[in-house]
Amino acid sequence: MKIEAITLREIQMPLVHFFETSFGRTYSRRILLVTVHCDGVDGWGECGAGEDPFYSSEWIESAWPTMTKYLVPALLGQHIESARDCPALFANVRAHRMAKAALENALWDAEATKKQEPLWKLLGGTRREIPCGVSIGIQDSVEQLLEKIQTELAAGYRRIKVKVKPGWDVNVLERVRSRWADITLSCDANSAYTLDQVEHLRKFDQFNLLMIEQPLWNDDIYYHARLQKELRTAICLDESIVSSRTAACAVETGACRIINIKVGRVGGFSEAAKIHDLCQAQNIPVWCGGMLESGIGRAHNIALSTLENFRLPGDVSASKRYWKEDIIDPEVEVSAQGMIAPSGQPGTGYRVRTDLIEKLTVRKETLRAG
Ligand code: OSB
Ligand code: MG
Repeated sequence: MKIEAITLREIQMPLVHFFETSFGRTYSRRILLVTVHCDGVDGWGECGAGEDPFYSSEWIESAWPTMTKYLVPALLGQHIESARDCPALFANVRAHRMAKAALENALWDAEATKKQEPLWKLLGGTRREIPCGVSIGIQDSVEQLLEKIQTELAAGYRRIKVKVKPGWDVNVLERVRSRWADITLSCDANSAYTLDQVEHLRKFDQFNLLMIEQPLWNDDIYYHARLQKELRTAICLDESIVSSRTAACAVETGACRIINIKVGRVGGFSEAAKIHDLCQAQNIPVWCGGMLESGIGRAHNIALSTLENFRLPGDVSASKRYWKEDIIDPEVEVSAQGMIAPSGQPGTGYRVRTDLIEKLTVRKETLRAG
């Protein structure tokens, strides 16, 4: 494939409902989309970077110039066999994984379309159905949270994850468990606790949680290993796992028993697949995380989730939970059994609605080879 041109654009999309984590509330997304133009085919990618550098040090305003100054010039004019060759071209740029992932994943998308093969097959996926869970943010009241959980259970979702932080945790989990004794329930702290709160965190053990996600610092493995020894509940790492090396380290030290893979956080499909393989070999289940993606990122998460060791329900859910109108056609839908069936069509199997994207675009820049 010859990489002839690359377009970056920012689109703005208001969320149907605000999303609150321990680091803040989001009402509307600013999403950086990339399009790679190769051999007459367009491949699309979505950058996971947020509006602010809170979940990750990357944000939309760091990703854009990192792409235009370094990553896009490293790709333009190159002839590559496969999207697999992309990470090597970015090797001299340290970190900036979400920026890299958007471009690499767009190349995978282009390659799948060019080969007239489903993206999930190209990635080595085998699953024909993906189990889905939901991530429910911090609400204004526990009653509101219970109502939301009720709605999602009725829609068929197979795992409920609630966001927690000090002051919105044990009290909330108690209310949820006393209403639903048997649902598959987990929680996500987004690094809201410290190791000296171990006695408090031990109280989570009484709720029979599938996991507690990222209780401690984003850049730490060692203290999670110390904490895991003190808890019965499985720790799942999200923010701390940024590469296959950090994943190997976390597994070897016993810092977690489950890993959440987000393709942006780890730098693209190639690295995500490496982490998947490593976890599979060590018998560590993985699941696909979400970043409030538009349909483009969502379709890529679905493709990734078809790999065999994605054994637990992911945070990959229906478009309508986030958007009044998504930028793909059809929108992502979830069955009454809480499953998504990946399409057998070439590429992602979803058509990108370029007309709608054009209307949502607030800035756009195209860079060309030569
Ligand atoms: O920690 O998984 C997280 C959203 C933004 C940033 C971090 C996280 C999340 C979610 C939402 O939990 C998952 C989704 O529904 O896309
Ligand atoms: Mg998380």
